[in-house]
Amino acid sequence: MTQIDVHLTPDHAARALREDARAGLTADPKWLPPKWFYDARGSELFEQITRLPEYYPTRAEREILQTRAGEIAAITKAHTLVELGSGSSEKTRLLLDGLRDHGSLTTFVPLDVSESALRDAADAINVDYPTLDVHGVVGDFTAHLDKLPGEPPRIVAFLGGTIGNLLPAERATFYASVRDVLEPGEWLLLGTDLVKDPNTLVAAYDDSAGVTAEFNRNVLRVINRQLGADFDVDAFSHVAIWDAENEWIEMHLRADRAMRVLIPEIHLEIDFAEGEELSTEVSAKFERHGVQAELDQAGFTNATWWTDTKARFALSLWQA
Ligand code: AVJ
Repeated sequence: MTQIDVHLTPDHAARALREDARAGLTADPKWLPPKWFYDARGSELFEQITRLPEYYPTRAEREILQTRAGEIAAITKAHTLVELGSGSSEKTRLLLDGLRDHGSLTTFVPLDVSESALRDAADAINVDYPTLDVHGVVGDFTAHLDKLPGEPPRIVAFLGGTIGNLLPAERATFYASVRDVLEPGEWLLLGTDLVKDPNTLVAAYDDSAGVTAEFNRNVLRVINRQLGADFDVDAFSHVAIWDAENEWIEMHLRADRAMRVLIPEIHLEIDFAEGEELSTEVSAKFERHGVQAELDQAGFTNATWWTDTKARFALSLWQA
């Protein structure tokens, strides 16, 4: 059985994009939040990124899930799997298989901001897991965690290293809100990319085929289409830098020439100086002690920590 709860008003995304574009493009330095990369084309580009030789996180996390899904099922005995930002269902299936083979799983709750992506994912899972209750939630994982359905004990999976898109203060709020919605004894499964040598990190975000550059520029295409803007997309260069102080990768778009951009839908004219950079994404990288400290702070306990054989990526399990 499939059910989808919609917790976003139809114009929520449109309003949020307007607000973010106004706030970010009138700021100094300019910025845009990474969530706007993911229209249909952006999601497809991200899928391509996950297959690039330089982009190791997806493969590393899959390796961990392949070897540890059974253990995760045995430890948690979860009846419900909640997946936040439930993008690619391939890694989800490894978890679903582990939990199903253990015999405890009854319900799968994918949560995503994109209703169309959610319906596709829910339908696909329904075909291959016909006895599973699929209860999708259209919502924002930073705002709609209070509405999580499903029979306890639940395991909330936040995979892919997407936690790295949140700044430290946002992470603290996020962990606290997950801890809040869980009943004591329920679980959080967290995927975190790990600090490693800067060359490997930068290559993962500046691939030789230029796919990440296209993905980065796609946010300008989204604003052109949604807000009637006239960004000359090809006049922006992709920049990926390792910020050693903050331990995060930052992606920028650098204006190759001075230009004025019109954004009619929000009545904005934005000037770029030649070489000016617009920040589009922070992707934080972690160390075990840092993750431990943040989850301790949120009140989680009983940590289990797994990495891939090359120790590039970690999957950690926490109990509320
Ligand atoms: C989907 C947020 C995990 O930060 O690695 C990939 C997005 N950005 N290449 C990441 C991304 C550039 C990705 N996350």
